[in-house]
Amino acid sequence: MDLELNETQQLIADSARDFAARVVAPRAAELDKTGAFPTETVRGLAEQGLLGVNLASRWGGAEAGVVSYALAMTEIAKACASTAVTMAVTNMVGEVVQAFGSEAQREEHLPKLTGGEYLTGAFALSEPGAGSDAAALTTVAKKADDGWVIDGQKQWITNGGYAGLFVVWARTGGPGAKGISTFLVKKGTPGLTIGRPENKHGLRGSNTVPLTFDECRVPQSALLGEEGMGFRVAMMALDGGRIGISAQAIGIGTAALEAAVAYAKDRQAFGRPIADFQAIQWMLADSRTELEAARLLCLRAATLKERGAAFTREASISKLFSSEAANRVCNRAVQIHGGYGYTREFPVERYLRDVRITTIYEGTSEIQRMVIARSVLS
Ligand code: COS
Repeated sequence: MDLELNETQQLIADSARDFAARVVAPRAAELDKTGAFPTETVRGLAEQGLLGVNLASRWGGAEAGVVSYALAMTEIAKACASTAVTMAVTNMVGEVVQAFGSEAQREEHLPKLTGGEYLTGAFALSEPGAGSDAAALTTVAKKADDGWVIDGQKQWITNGGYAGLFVVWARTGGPGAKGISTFLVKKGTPGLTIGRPENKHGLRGSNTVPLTFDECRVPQSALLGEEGMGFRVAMMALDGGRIGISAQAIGIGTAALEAAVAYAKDRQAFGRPIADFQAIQWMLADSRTELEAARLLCLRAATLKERGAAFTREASISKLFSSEAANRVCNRAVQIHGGYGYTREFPVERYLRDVRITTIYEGTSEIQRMVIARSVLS
């Protein structure tokens, strides 16, 4: 792995950092407070090429690779974790269509995803009764004369209320992983109802909804990839998505560490800045070390994906370590702030709420350990 960024990666990281500072960060506290969706910011992300960082330029993507994507994700998450997850899922949907879609599907959907016409994409795999055990999903798609009819419920669908395109997994065959297929469903398709947004602990500026499919008819051309290969499509997409969440966690953790450093230098106790005390210094040192390790794991997984090498295990290792480390880092940042860190006056309180989900979504820490353990034992 090359530890030096190339010109493209540096350019993407710099422009994402600049956009994050100018546009994303100033709105973060307000989004958290009001739960508003960052529509204008998402349009800005599209203009910056950040809704399709790893997509080909002929589809409107930045064609900048997976490492660039991870770097950009970290920069946006450092400014606003809610905006970052909105961006992450849209990139993930674009990559699924690019990797598994027909030429016609790519042509129809990718420019609208990268250009912001769809605003966002949504990834509809989880269900009320099937999260970690994704192969147990019960939404069905039945063949009809002119296409498919989808019935069922989806849960925890990020961007669902603002997505122009949904990637939907449904059962088209028998039980288990082999009976699942993937469909592309456009917003406004009759039979698709968007539920009420969840009232979440963190990421309050992101949109998370349940979906109901009630005799939702889609044409034959909505089938993505071959019938029955849906579970593999989901797993491969999640492998990539886990690199994104790892990068997001690193961004939130970095913001928390920077806030803790600034506070520790400023806050006086016992006649001197608390940064003079070893107890505080060791917390800062541990946080810096863990974030640095997380960054290297994340860039390693991204590099493997970019080269076309196997990266399932490395993505899980990166996601597991980064998300758990970032939770520790945010916790320490609150501790360093003392009582002030527990109030909404200081951003570390938001970082701690926002970072919490990173050990849960796109595969819990327990699922990552399962993937890693299987690989260790194989
Ligand atoms: N890439 C490609 N194919 C994969 C894969 C991957 N990363 N992981 C599994 N598969 C394939 C397997 O090779 C197998 O195919 P064959 O039957 O042809 O050999 C098939 O998929 C079934 O795999 P497996 O038996 O491992 O499935 P399990 O039901 O045991 O599930 C885990 C495996 C736990 C890894 C999976 O269910 C998972 O990742 N769950 C978490 C889901 C998640 O992250 N949800 C978050 C919400 S989505 S936003």
